[in-house]
Amino acid sequence: SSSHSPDRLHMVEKSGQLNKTKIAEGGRKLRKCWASSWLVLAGNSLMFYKDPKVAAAWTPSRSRPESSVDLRGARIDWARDLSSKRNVIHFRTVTGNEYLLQSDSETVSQEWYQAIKGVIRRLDEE
Ligand code: I3S
Repeated sequence: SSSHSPDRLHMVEKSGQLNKTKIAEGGRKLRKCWASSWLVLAGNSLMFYKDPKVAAAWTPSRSRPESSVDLRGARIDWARDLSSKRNVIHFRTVTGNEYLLQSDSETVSQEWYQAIKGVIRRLDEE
């Protein structure tokens, strides 16, 4: 089916818990504030929730994330020098918002990295 079909836009690719901090807003550096967050990767967006129950109940019509980022044109890499923590993903939106996403589990971080990268790649090809 086409990437513009409702199925694709509304499909939850992945959801789960990660540690998150925003480190830049519109290119301006922010002070880190690490906190646990529930993530939902669906359609062209990565959405952040505080409450896992709200995240689990995600549907396209009832989506009220704490915040949400558009993955079109975003970039992702491994944060090597941005944190003392391990398995840290560095994620940048086209608007210059930057986040670190982290799990103590290498597997969990790897899975999120691949899932987000997959969506970014799909959007790049559209
Ligand atoms: O990049 P930084 O400044 O070393 O990040 C650390 C700080 O945000 C620290 O909080 P304070 O600014 O209140 O000291 C956090 O507790 C640390 O977790 C941050 O470093 P890591 O390496 O954990 O990302």
